[in-house]
Amino acid sequence: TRVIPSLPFSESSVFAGTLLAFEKFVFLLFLSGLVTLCFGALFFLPDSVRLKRIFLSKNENPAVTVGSDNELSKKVPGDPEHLRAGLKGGEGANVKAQEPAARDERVTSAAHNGERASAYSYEAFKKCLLKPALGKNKGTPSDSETLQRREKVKEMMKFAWDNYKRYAWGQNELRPLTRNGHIGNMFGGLRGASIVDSLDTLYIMGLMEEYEEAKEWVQNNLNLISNGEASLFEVNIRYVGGLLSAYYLTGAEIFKQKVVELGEKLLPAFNTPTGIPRGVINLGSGTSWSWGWASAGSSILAEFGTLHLEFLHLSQLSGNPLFTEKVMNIRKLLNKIEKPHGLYPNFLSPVSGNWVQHHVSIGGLGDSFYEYLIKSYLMSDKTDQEAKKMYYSAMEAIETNLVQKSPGGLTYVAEWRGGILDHKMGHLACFSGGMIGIGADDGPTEQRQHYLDLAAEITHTCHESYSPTKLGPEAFRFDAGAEATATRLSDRYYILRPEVIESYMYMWRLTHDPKYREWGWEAVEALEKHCRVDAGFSGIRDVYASTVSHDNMQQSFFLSETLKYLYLLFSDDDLLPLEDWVFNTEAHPLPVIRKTCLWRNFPWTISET
Ligand code: DMJ
Repeated sequence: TRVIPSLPFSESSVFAGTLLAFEKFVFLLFLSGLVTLCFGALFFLPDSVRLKRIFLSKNENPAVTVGSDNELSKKVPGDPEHLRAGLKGGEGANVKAQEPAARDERVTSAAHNGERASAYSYEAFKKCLLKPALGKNKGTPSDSETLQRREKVKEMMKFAWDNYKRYAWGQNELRPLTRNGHIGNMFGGLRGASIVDSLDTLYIMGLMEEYEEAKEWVQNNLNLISNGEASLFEVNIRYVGGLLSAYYLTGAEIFKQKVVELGEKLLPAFNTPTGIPRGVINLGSGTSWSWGWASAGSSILAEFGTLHLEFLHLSQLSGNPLFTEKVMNIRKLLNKIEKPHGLYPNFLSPVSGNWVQHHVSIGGLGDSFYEYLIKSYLMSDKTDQEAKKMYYSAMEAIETNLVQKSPGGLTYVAEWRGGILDHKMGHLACFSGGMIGIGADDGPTEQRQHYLDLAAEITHTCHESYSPTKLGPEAFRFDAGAEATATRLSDRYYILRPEVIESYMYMWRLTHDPKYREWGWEAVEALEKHCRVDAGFSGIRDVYASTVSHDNMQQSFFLSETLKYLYLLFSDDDLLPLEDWVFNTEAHPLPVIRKTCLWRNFPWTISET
């Protein structure tokens, strides 16, 4: 008991007050010490403790140091090794939910941008190219007929562009019959798909005024703050691919800035238990889900398997290895999972990491996955041995199980449904002529000529399907007497797709057989005759009908792919030489990454064996 001396009232109360204030001060001092101590202790808790994750959430996805090959897979959280290990042999049903915070990835990535943006030099990149991108003379062919044909293709591009500009500017695609724009639901509220898809085509063709308009639109109007539901695949191949190419061809910083910003918005799609992204993502909230039509909430092989090229370049430009890490994780899972007869089915569960259905196709749902394997190898300056191995093993399985000869002698690639063959080929599958062609040279020595022959045979079959209008149906069959013809009314449409022409372009470059240029010209004439309308180009509903019926849609890939491949077909080979450039699946050229040159010891080398 404390004795308080007797003092006058006022003095004693002042004294008592002082004493209380002093006690309060000591108490507060003690309290703040305690809080500091507890907070400090959080750092010593294991990462898995929830409390730590709540208070120190920014450290959940710490920046990863680029430089050491294996550092990446060890350090990036949100994709822990134990989740991958659980997927061995496709028996990973028991994996735990992965929950990296999407926002944290963006924060980490932004930090990387700041840190590393200065480390990237466009000038240094250009020195890594073996040849000038546009060739000695912009690929101008020396013979006058080819030149005239090329000029025609350029005129078609200008016509398609001018009409888009006039009637649909800023919207995604042109409806040439009704002369208005189309937004669609694939791009999650993003606009200007035809503009972004056309940037490189305009530039390559020397349509500079139009290119400048397009660039200005990207600068002032391409708004990435959108809250819509987007197809991860479509946004990646058209917007990410289009902006990347535009940047690499022109060096305009705006494209780099936009593409990195957009790439970061796609990262949350990978927040699944396996790291296999879902097909649809809300670009605002980062929420993702599977297509309603995909069986049992599965992800589609051709969608999650068609990110590799663009994501490696996103890492190059941003300095953020997360992009590479995400696609390497997909690669790792696909490499390890058991494959029926060596084949890759089209549907995979992003939760269990198991195949959902045994439908295999080199056309729709599967196609560009195979394309990205061989192109990953080529884009890595032929160092990505894992991609190479996966591609040639897949090719072997495809040849053993799917490649067929029709009674009329046409080579085709059938579809496979749990062991039963469906003797049909989609227009989409016709890209495989070109793919097998560009892969021929790096296959086993004794197979090289065989692959080149196979590529030529498939391209020939696809050309056969282009009849009688000289435009091809969406799907054609080889049963019940059919020889590369559509037997169902619903398969007879042509929506300005590029795949057959794409194969002509590659086969021309590889063989210089003049028939490919002739076939390309046939297609130009047919496009002019059947698809050109007063205000643009339109798809048609029935390639066999004598009276044409238009579908009123000028697809953005017509400008990005069909016309670009035609232009390249009638150009010299030094316009975008294949030693330096790899085309993404939307025909956007991406440069080969020479690791000795572009970027120090970049982490895809983790796949080298
Ligand atoms: C394009 O968007 C791409 O080529 C994609 O790989 C498949 N579909 C269209 C063209 O047909």
